[in-house]
This record gives sequence, structure tokens and C-alpha cells, in this order.
Amino acid sequence: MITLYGFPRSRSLRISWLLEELGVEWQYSLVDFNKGEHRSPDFLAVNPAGKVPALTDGELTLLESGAICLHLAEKYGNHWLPQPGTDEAARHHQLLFFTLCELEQPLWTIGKHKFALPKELRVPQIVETAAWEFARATSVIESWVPEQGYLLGENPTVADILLAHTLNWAHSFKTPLPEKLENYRLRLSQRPALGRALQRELEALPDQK
Ligand SMILES: N[C@@H](CCC(=O)N[C@@H](CS)C(=O)NCC(=O)O)C(=O)O
Repeated sequence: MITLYGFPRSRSLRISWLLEELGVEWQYSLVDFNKGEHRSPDFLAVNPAGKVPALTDGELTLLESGAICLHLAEKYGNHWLPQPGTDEAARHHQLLFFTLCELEQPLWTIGKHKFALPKELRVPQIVETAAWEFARATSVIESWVPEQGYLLGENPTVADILLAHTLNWAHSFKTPLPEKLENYRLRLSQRPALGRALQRELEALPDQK
């Protein structure tokens, strides 16, 4: 059985979204940040960094949202990845690393210094610098996003989930996106698998039971 350790609207949504796209059976283990469960000995035994997502798949325990997505797509649905060794696969690597290193990184810096860090650690001036870096990265990614369809053509890949999830974060952090990226974000957000993943998150919350 696959167990996803997650918390609603965090990076674990990338994983639940992909799991729903793949149609595999999985269970949600809520790590309730509001109760400090990410710092509990039980969860630290799964991820010593105290972060989600974490995933167990049989004997395997895996951290890092990008690595988890690649593992799942390789094992349970490799039509979500281009053929290894092809130019398309190389472009897919580029999209993944660009999204995680160039786009998510300044965006999360904005999030940390706006609301996520303890108040005494927030540095308001950093937000402006990170917003400038994020805008630079969005102009590059905008040139790679098509008007219709997905990053690598007619079929979605893991890179689409990571990018669309990151753009949804930008939207919720009230960070404006160029029109083409906004349209792409909305297009991807209509996928039924994302709706199901959001529903699973809701159902996992204690007050929904
Ligand atoms: N690079 C990691 C980042 C994981 C991460 O920072 N997760 C956040 C939630 S989105 C977290 O668990 N934060 C809790 C904390 O920092 O204490 C990944 O992509 O999985």
C-alpha cells in the first residue's frame, strides 16, 4: 500500500494529484501542522526534516516531491514521462529542475517571508527581491508553455503537475501571472484528478469526520 504523508495545500498536493491521475490505490496520512505533528517523534522517524510530502511504498520511504513524482510515474504510469534518453526526456528534466529551482524557490521565499516563517524571522525587504526573481523566471517559463495542451504536447507529464501546482501557489499568494501562464494554470486546474485529490485532503481533516 502507498501512504502519502501530507497536509492540505502543501507540496503533498502534487503527489495526491499525480496518484489520482495514475489511478493507484493509496492512503492519506494527515500530518497536522496545526497540531505540530510534523515535529512529532513518529513523523520525524519518517522524515527527519519534519516536512511533507513523504511517501511510503512497500519497503521504500521517499522524500522530496520531485523525486516522489518521478518514482510514482516510473513505477505506475510511465506515460506520464517521456521515453528515457530522448530529447523530449531531456526537455522534461529541464522543465522539472527549472520549476523547482528557479520558479518555486523565489515564490516560496515570498511565502516564507509573508506568512510561513515565525514573525521574528521574516525580512519584508526580501519579498521585493524574490518577486523580481519570480517575474524573471515566469517570463522564461511563459515562453515554454503552449496556448493549448501541455508542456510537451498533447499528453500531460509530471512536469505539468509540478508547474501547475507551483502556479496555483503563486495565485494563492496573490502573485500576478502573465495571461498565458494564468490560462495554463486554469486549464490544468480543471483536471478531475486534482478535484479528487483536493477532496481527499478535505476528508483527511479531523473536523470533516
Ligand atoms: N523540497 C521539499 C520541500 C518540502 C517542504 O518544505 N514542505 C513544507 C510544506 S509544503 C513543509 O513540510 N514545511 C514544514 C516545515 O518547514 O517545518 C519537497 O519538494 O518535498
